[in-house]
Amino acid sequence: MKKYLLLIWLLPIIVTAQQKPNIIYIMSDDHDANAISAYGSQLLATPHIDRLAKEGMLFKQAFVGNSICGPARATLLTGQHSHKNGMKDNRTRFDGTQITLPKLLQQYGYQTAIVGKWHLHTYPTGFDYWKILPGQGLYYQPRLISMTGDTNTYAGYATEVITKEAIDWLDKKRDDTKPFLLLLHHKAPHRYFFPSPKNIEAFRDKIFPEPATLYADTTGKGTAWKLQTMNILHDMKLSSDLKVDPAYLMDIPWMKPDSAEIAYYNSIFNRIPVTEREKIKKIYSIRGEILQQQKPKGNDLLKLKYQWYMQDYLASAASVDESVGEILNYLDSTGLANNTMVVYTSDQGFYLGQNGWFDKRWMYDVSMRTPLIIRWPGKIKAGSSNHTMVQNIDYAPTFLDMAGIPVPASMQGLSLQPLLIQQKTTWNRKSLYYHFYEYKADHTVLQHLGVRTERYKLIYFYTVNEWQLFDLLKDPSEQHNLIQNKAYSGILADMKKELLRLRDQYDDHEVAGELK
Ligand code: SGN
Ligand code: CA
Repeated sequence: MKKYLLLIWLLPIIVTAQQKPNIIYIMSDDHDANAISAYGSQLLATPHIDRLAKEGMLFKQAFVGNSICGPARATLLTGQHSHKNGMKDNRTRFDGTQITLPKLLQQYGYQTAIVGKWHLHTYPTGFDYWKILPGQGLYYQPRLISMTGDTNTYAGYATEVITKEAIDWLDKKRDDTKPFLLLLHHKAPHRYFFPSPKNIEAFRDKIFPEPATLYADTTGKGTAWKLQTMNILHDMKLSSDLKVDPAYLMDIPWMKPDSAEIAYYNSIFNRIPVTEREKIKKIYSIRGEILQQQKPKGNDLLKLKYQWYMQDYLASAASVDESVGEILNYLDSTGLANNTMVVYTSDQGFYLGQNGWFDKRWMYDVSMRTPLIIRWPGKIKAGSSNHTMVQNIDYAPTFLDMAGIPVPASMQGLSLQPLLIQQKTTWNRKSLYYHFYEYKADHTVLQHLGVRTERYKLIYFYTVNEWQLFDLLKDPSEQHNLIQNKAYSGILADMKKELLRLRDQYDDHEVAGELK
């Protein structure tokens, strides 16, 4: 017994003796893999994120367990699915008394910091340093809350401000005798997708390829699809999302913004310093002129909205890529690069026009999948990629494991270490669990849960008792629900069994329709 106690007491010291990597975890908000050239994007060149992939490992099948902001962040901290850490939707307050990744790293001698988006409604715990955006944060002249609880306004553009603050911590504020964890969390390219003055012009004349299902008729595809309000044509706003001056729209009845949208438009533009504001308004005036001239409807309007959406979203994402470049340069110039594991990811995937949609939430691959690239020179093979299904519950166990720290049993994920270091391509997990809760909220996506294997996906919208089954090999864009297809009845039975097994394994016993 005494020996055992001594071991527990000595464990942190023994582990400390090993070389521990610094960890910089860069997470953007709503940056889909289809907008990263390392993932083969036709939409955006991201040279700096691509550099990470060239020097590290790119995961082709990284997924989240609940495709929405706050819950994804809580999963990163706890290594648990939402029902376990309590953060099921964006409205919940995260319980910061839980065991978390930064707290465990601290116990083993790490310094921990978070800069940027937090979105968990309580102040960070387990961090030696934090500076966070309140709520969703703002693109121009963002406010940041510091550890004293004071909120200050910072001149400039959010992505650049957050990068500067992160580098300031790395350079001047941290204790350089300790290994560190830095979570650098961007707001961009989250809605309302406002680019930096630097990048607006470069994108405004580009024409982007349209996804095959942009004009798809989604009626007749069930209750869940019928209820959603994430349609670019109907739900994306011309003034508040796409920056069309309301003055151009007041005499076009089907485009006329309401007073709330006008107020929103004014509030976002009023944050831009006057000198730049007029210039930016002028750049965007072309959109208003086109609408005035053409007075488009239906698909003609959708066509324009899609292009403008892409111009703004991609220009906002371009700044995130520049931020990654700055961090990599900083690591090079300080000699920190070799012993620093750098991760790039997003809190989830994002619809870029597929099914005519924007936003996320669904268990479909577009929003369930997220980019994930990890570099650790000399440890992770440069230019490698991995096709194994991994999930965001795995991140915390991975970072602990890579630092030689025991992973607590309460964490539900698996360490990616065998994939990263030994380059294994299979491991002890054949399926992923998913559960989305946030209803009724923006974009009106119904609660659902499900299971994904390499080949199939079963989804259950339990409040309306609606099931969907997809064959991902034959139908990767998940357009053909096979639930009534007799040829798949055996697969369906297996998938239902697997879903129940996962619910037991992850200890999710919340009432969900007819699922027991
Ligand atoms: C805001 C957005 C929504 C978005 C949610 C959640 N509306 O409410 O479009 O789905 O955030 O996003 S906006 O008009 O305020 O932009 S999340 O990334 O925080 O989960
Ligand atoms: Ca998000």
